[in-house]
Amino acid sequence: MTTVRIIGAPMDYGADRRGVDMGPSAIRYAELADGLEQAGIDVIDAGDLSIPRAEERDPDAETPARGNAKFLREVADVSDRLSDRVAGALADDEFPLVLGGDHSVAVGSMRGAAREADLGAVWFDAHADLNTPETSPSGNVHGMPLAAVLGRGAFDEMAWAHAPRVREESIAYVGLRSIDERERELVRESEVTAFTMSDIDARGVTAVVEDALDVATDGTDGVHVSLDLDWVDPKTAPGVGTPVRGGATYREAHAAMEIVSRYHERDGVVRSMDVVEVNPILDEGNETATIAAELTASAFGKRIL
Ligand code: 4U7
Ligand code: MN
Ligand code: MN
Ligand code: MN
Repeated sequence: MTTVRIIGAPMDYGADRRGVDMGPSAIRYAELADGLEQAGIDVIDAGDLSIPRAEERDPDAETPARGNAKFLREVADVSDRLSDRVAGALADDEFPLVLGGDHSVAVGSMRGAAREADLGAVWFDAHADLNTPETSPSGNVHGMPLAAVLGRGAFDEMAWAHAPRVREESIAYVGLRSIDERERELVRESEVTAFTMSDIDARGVTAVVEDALDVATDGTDGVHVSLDLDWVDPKTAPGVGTPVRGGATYREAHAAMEIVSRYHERDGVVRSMDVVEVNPILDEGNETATIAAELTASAFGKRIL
């Protein structure tokens, strides 16, 4: 039986809009643990990392040698501590489920999960999150976590960022629809497999997610699933900082998570997961946190019948 260890990472250093630090509370309040238990999962809630408020910190305290990235020192500290927590859960044979927080938490999740394993990843997101400090138009690290773990650009020399056991060819995007101009070149030139919303339109979400999981499992020891709630259409999931219209429908999102759970049940390949970018301040009636909790339960095998 799977035991899930919930690790909250109430961090908003990587995003422009305050509020995403309340994500872990909102997702718990939306009965995440109940949903998982209904899927037959044992749940241990390890609480939240303690993370100082952004207002108490100086965003430019440590800027990288090249380019533009805000709160880098704080993101690095969370990455170090979170990666220890994630690796600790795996060492105890528990499944680390990280609740964000902005998407820069994925750096810590992936580093932790890649400590003892070659790690693939499926990245459910409207965005590619492959900016480097050199290419980022915003300086927000939540647009950079994949570049960080891949050690691209200025991240190359940052030990808290680079995860050498994560290879580009083992990463697949699902649902892309908003990429920056310079980032587009990075995606095109990389070995990362990109499934856009157009691929979902053309082939259906089931086939696309199966292909993405095939990419991420091929030649790896396990897969990290990163679920950015802005992957879902903002009419369904409005509580996110960077909404982009034309996202996955409610049903498509559930179907995708059910494929994830089938791979997991069949081969035990899913190793870690994060659920990020839920912003309760921008939400309507905790709807986005509720969908986040439901999708997570589906990813762990909760079914209608
Ligand atoms: B998220 C953006 F410029 N690309 O880099 C950037 F459009 O984790 C947005 O996917 C990044 O929500 C969105 O700032 C990050 C922007
Ligand atoms: Mn993202
Ligand atoms: Mn996004
Ligand atoms: Mn590398």
